[in-house]
Amino acid sequence: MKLIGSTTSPYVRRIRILLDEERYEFLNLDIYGEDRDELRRRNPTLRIPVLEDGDQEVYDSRIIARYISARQGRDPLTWDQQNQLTMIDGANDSAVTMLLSERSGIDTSQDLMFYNLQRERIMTTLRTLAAMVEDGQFETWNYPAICLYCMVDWLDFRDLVDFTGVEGLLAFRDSRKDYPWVAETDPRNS
Ligand SMILES: N[C@@H](CCC(=O)N[C@@H](CS)C(=O)NCC(=O)O)C(=O)O
Repeated sequence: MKLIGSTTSPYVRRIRILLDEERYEFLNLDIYGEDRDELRRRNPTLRIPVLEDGDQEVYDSRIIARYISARQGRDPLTWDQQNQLTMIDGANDSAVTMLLSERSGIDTSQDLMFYNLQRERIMTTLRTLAAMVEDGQFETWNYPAICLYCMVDWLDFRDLVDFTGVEGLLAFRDSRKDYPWVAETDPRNS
């Protein structure tokens, strides 16, 4: 198997942690720079991660996780876990949009409908996820918990949100720093 991604992407990190002891090759691309042509050849949607298993290409972390879980004989996610993933992805996608906008020279703190909507989605989602953490819903180190970890740590790494009122998410992150593959995949070490 080959995983195409980058060391800083939270979507790639979740798959690297999920892959655990599986043997695979990791292709670390600079998707906005010198490796753009390589990305164009690997995925027409121009996003990472991509998994290649023999002739089978799989796009999108959610589908890749399904593919790996099926290979590992794990139970499919429950509907509630699917909803957790949708929340995490919703907040993470909006945060990626904010970061790419800032890198494009746009001041995202302006009172503009588009950025107000992204900020609102990020904070309503983070508040709901923080309440779920407090309720013990992310105690088990399963795929949704891995995704939550990767998002929270990435938001902190990129300094994209103010965690006031959702400090429980940082506590969740801090208490899982020694879990398998977490330190090895830390974007700060890339
Ligand atoms: N839904 C996708 C999102 C992946 C994603 O947005 N990856 C980012 C890197 S963190 C990316 O490839 N961005 C490129 C772009 O938006 O142009 C997944 O879960 O795999």
